[in-house]
Amino acid sequence: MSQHLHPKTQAVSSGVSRQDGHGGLSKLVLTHPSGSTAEVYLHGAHVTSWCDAAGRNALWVSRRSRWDSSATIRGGIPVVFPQFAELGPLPKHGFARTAEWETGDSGSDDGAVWVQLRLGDNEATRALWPHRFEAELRVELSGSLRVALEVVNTGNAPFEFTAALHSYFHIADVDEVVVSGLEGIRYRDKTRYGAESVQENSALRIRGETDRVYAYAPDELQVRDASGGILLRKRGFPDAVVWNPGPQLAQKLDDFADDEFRTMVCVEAACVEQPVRLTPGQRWTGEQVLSHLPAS
Ligand code: TA6
Repeated sequence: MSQHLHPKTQAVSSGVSRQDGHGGLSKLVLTHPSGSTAEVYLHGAHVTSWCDAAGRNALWVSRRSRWDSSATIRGGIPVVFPQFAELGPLPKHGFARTAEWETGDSGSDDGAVWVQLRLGDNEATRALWPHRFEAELRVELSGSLRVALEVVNTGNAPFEFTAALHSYFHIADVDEVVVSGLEGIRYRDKTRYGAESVQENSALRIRGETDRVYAYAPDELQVRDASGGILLRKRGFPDAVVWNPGPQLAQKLDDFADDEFRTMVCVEAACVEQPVRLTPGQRWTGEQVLSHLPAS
């Protein structure tokens, strides 16, 4: 069967192949019988696309993204672990997003095509974060896209971490997009040095740079505009983050084109306010399920 595939395409399991992606980085491509697809780079266990049968990617990726093993891919779903943002001594957003993950099991059953990627502690991670762990990212493509992060403490001392699935969504126009589900929720506003505020009782609209951590946010959020949108259902991640750099910060980011803040918004399932604590042998799972919303 593999003779019918592109020379650099290697069949992994039913509906899953391994291919060379941008910058020669390896990616796993999931193809659902409906024609929808998803791509996951081993670099960072980074989901970069979730396309419908017509090839429309609901995830946003910058045309300026770097695609090399020393950088984070700008867009898609970076895995933030074991530290959210600058909330600790580690490199921003931790090391998982720039680590090389290994391919685990994959397959297709119950109408879903799925892959698992694994990252364990090694000399480089222990130099930054002296803990023994195993992390697994499971990506499951059906009518929806499910992304689940599992972390196990494989050492003999407890540890704590923060984490997020830093999802970048493709939107038609930042002036029109509405993020709902956060009404009345308390948040820290990073654009105001972490000042606390409460979301008013109306859906969030993006007006300039927006960088907020909503504590204990509802598990169902919507990102919508007139052409449709995304329903994000999260579990195990108590918090939610919303980010758009706005025009000024966009200009300062070298892997982000100046005008691209107009067509993206990050809505992230996160665990920030209260770090997860795992004792030896304990396991934690957080997940998000994305589905399409019809045009209103
Ligand atoms: O999750 C929001 C955030 O922490 C913002 O403060 C912003 O910096 C964003 O992540 C992107 O971070 P990055 O390190 O990928 O440029």
